[in-house]
Amino acid sequence: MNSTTTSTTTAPRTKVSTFVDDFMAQVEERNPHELEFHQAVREVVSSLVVVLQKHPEYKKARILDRMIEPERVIQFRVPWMSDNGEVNVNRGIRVEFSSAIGPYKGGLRFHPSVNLSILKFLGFEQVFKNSLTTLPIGGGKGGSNFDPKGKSDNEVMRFCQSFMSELYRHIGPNTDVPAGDIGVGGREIGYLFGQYKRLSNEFTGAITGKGFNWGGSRIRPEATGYGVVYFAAAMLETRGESLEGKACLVSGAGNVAQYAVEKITELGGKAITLSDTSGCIHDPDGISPEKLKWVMNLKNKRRGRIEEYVEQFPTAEFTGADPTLQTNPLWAINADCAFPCATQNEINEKDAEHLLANGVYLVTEGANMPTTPEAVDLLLDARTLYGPGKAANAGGVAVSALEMAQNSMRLTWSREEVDQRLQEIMRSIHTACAEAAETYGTPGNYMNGANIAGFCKVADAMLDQGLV
Ligand code: NDP
Ligand code: 2IT
Repeated sequence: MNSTTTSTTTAPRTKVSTFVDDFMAQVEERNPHELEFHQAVREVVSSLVVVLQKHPEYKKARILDRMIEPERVIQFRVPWMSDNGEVNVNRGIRVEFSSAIGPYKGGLRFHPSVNLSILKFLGFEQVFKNSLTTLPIGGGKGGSNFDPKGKSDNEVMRFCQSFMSELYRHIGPNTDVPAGDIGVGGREIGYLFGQYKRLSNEFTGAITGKGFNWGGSRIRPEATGYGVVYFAAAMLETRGESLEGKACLVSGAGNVAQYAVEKITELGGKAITLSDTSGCIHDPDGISPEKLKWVMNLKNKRRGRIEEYVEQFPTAEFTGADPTLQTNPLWAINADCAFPCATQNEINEKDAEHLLANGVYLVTEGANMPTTPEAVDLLLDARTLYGPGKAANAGGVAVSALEMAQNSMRLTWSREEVDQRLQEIMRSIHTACAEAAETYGTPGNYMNGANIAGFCKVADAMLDQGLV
């Protein structure tokens, strides 16, 4: 390291952290108690300090201050009736964050933990992610504190119909295009779309993730998981490596985890774990395509718990979730690669220590913000190949945008065509992140690269469109 580099990294550091701290103090004051949102904003702002120093025009137009304020937040009551005649009331929210480069686009999450902070963090990250996809989509997110777990299909349908009875007036193929996320899969999208169509009297691509026979795209169910693994493969390639023979830890057992496992296996790797809220399974023999098929039936049809895996495949071990533990035992298993695909903040500092101590040198995020800031610092300091969610899991929303394109043309593309496009998009996201990281002085730091590359496109569009 030469002396110039040393002096430029030491001198502005205090200035940099003062800028970030001052900025964050305002964000925290204006958005009290929104811890997840603060976390997501702090990460982005920290990456952008160098960009703002180079581009006074962004500062003058107060682009960052404008970007952290959603364009619109809609909150509504969702009353619905249980099978036994009981009345229930949930809260529905849609955060329309940014329409700078296209209609608001992002999933709906149904989970009891859903609140404004979580949906704002997800909507904020979505803006950068969608910008990275190369496609014309703005950012948004929505959902409800409704828990689909343990509900009958009829209850889920009544809830979805009630939710859409309000949401339909705010969305549309050129306005805001929701899709799935945690707790919102093919079943929920079907009920939501049915009610949207009934109320709007239009069959349009106002929702993505639709069934293939009624406007859905090939590969959309697979896209997030496949994309995550394509991104990991691109990162490994920079070190002359591939997934061949790599032992991989995967958390979650839902949509993203399932197709990440499928693609890891296809590319010669061995996925050895899965998890859900009941705990995690470790299968040292690997989760083969036959075992994965069984898991898909368990989680998507029977809606059972992952612990049943060990009854079916006795060479595997199950460890029950223990909320009193400070760490997740899944991240303490020997492996080469880790793919968190469950939820936010599922890898903390201790987990990161375990990952590093047990040989993991690639962490690629299928989930949104699954790694705490302290854990990310540890991974980056150890020169781990760290692929942040907003880049690595962008394949899902990218294929959603391809679904919108197919709907507009009233055409459907083949599996091969969509997969080809997905691979090209993931490769281009990888290149954009790597190049931005390099240009702004932190080569190999995909987190900075994703934040910077995602930001610049949106910021330039905002400058072009004036003060709106
Ligand atoms: P699913 O609902 O299909 O699956 C989520 C899985 O994670 C389930 O196995 C669930 O367990 C587990 N899980 C959820 N919350 C927790 C928790 N608090 N503790 C432990 N396990 C938990 O969701 P997806 O697979 O669609 O989403 C997973 C992640 O990927 C989320 O962060 C989502 O935002 C992100 N993502 C999803 C995309 C998509 O296209 N679906 C696109 C990009 C990112 P259980 O079965 O017990 O509920
Ligand atoms: O977090 C995400 O990118 C998603 N849940 C997918 C969003 C979409 O519009 O397909």
